[in-house]
Amino acid sequence: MGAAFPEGFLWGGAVAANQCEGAYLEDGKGLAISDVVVAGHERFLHISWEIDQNRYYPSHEAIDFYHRYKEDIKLMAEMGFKCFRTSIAWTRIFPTGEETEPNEAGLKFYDAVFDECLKYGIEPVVTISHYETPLHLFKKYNGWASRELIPMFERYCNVLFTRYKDKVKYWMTFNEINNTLRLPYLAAAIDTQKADNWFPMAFQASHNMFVANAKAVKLCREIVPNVLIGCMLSLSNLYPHTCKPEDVFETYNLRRRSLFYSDVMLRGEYPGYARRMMKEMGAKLAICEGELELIKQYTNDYLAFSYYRTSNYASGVEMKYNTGGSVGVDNPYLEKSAWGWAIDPLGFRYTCNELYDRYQKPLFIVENGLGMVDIPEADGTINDTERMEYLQKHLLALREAIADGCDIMGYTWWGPIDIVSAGTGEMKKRYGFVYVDKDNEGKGSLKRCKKASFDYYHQIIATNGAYIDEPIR
Ligand code: BGP
Repeated sequence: MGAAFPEGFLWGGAVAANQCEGAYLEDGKGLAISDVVVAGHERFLHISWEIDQNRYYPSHEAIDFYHRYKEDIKLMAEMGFKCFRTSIAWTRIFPTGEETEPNEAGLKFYDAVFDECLKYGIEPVVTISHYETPLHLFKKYNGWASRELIPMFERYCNVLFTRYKDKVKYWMTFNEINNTLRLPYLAAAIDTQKADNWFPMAFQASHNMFVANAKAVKLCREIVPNVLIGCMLSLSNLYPHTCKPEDVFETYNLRRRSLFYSDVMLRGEYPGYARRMMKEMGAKLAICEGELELIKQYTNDYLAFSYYRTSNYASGVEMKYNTGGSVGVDNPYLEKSAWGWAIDPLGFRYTCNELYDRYQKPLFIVENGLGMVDIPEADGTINDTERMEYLQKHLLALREAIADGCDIMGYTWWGPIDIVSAGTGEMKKRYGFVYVDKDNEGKGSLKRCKKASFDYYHQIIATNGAYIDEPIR
């Protein structure tokens, strides 16, 4: 058996505002890029650009967390959560992103959410921008491709740090920032149709976000000196499909398309391989005076990341991407989820080690989970054994990573309550320990009920992880 989970380990769960809150125009909220995502067909993300009254948009009501957060946080407290990761919807605070004064009603909502968490001793862990950039900024500026967003983001951060300085101890700037090169609409609000080769735009957007990140770190240190502010990446991993040297080297290079983000934000510099990669992909960055110094000086305190799976790469294969990471060649050694995501707990231990060896900065696993179809039994119970197994195996692997010497701050299960899928807009793809009665067409009572995994996670937290040694009943 590996070492135990450290004292004060942050057990919890993670959601994003746009996937759970709903109330998409309430109390002065503006439209976000997530509000024009139509429910997926055949498991793809569909974007309608404008709101079409004849279509169904899952984020508009989502699971109505906006009105039910008290009930939901109470359930998280019942599981014993030490922390709860959510995001702030930028458009609740600045409806278009361009206002100079924040929307008080939006700020009040998050005051209430954080107070509710703190009432139960749950630390809020907050993502400042999670796939929900104001739609106006996408339309007018092509999102982060424009440096005009930097001062707007700075203003937004300033308001958040000042307002929540006594309530929030853990911040993150951009969710899965490395997805700018893979899911550019979600991660950086850019329209790839604006250019034949959109990579230069995506690299420029990344640079602008690095500057914005550094400015946020600076502000955070000035306004709330005793808190931590992390960067956040999607770091599901990649294996070379064979031992052919081309497979191995190109896999390594592909991985560096992600690690370049944490290299910049944790080490403060563009590495040589990244300069070469940008050049080869046609990008020539516009860098303003002082920006590189800023990036160097204001690096993040910790590396937060999501890990769902691994995937294989073979030289010459065109990779595809979704919210779980890369999609390459099938790995015959691994079982897959109903959505085809390979389940790989050892890959999780490998990833923690890879990242800790590289940075020696604290790691925070802020997303890990299993999306599956849950069907209530006739008596209403939901026996999600597969989810419990996934959780158990990943925590066993995590404990090994801790025994390997990795400094892990905490673990937040993705979607502790069923929410809208970011990748497909489905409700059917459920991650929760709590079931929400709502289907892909938006029908259902929104009633919450506990799945079998609810009590399982509760036991794990209550024993600070020791319960993972027990067989699943
Ligand atoms: C990550 C996102 C989340 C989340 C998760 C699961 O990439 O940060 O927002 O949704 O993936 O993906 P999905 O909802 O598509 O199953």
